[in-house]
Amino acid sequence: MIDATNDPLPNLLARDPHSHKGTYGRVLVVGGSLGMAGAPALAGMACLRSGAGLVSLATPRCVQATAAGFCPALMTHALADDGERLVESAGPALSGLLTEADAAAVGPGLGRSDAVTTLVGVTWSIAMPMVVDADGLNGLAASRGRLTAPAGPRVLTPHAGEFARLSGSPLSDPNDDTERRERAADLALSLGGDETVVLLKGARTVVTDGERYAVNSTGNPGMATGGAGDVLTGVVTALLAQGLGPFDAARLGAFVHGLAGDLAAAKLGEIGLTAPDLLDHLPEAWVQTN
Ligand code: NPW
Ligand code: AMP
Ligand code: MG
Repeated sequence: MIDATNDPLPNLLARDPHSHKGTYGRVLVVGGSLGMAGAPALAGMACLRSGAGLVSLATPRCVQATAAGFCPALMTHALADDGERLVESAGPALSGLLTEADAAAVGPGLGRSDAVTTLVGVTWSIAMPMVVDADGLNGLAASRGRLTAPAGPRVLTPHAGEFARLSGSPLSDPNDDTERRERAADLALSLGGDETVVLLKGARTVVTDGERYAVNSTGNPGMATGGAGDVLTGVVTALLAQGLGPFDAARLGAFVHGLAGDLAAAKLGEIGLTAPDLLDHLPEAWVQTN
């Protein structure tokens, strides 16, 4: 495998004075369930803090108002609340919403059920660029062995627990860089598709498409806090929406997300750091990076 760790990070293009919000990509975040309204909202707010032009959440009706209430710049679309109708709403309606977007995130806070597995399967066969995280990964894991190659570019962002479910076996040493990159590369290759990238999270996040890998240098244990991964999902999705390929989006996203965590920890310390603090420090992380 080619070690791309020290390759220069891609840049986002300087903003054209005549540009408008459509220039910077439309994102759809598919997530949320009763008790987990915050996860899609964190992802959506991270998209906005990472330059995406327009961000919508597709979330069950029972949490729509709650998720929308976290940020007035987010738009929301209702999915059905219960299993059977969730699957119905995952059909033409969700496909329609997805085709209007430039990139999507699938999974934050969706919960685990047969209906979610079906919904995730519907999105897997849509060609647009997507990040699959959290219960999106659990949905894929539930279909393991029956999955066809994804229809378009994908960044999968498992933590070690999600990785074990998706690949079928746990890492024998979750801190061993060699094992992490080899297992992540095997997973990327085994899923198939032309542009499938695995971003295996942790203290030294690794990004790989099976042929190249890069190890991320930013981040700190203050980020071991609920919702930090949902923020990463939003950052990477915003980069896909702005036209980066999945390997570049994952590398740059991991770097900036970790830098936001380091900037937050420098001010607040690691103990009291929360996921919203990552959102607050993303703008400064972007100023320092781009
Ligand atoms: P342990 O604890 O070490 O024994 P899950 P989740 C294991 C949503 N959220 N990092 C771990 O084992 C997400 O979006 C909603 C982490 C445990 O068995 C998801 O939809 C929030 N875990 C949903 O919650 C804020 C590791 O994996 C299991 C690990 C569930 O996501 C919070 C935990 O993974 C949250 O983001 C590692 N390095 N290594 C909201 N505000 O709405 C091993 N594990 O069961 O997938 O739970 O990550 O919390
Ligand atoms: P999740 O478990 O999905 O909420 O994701 C947690 C996020 O925080 C990932 O981006 C991890 O890489 C990051 N993170 C968690 N713990 C650490 C750590 N000890 N050092 C660096 N980053 C971490
Ligand atoms: Mg997570």
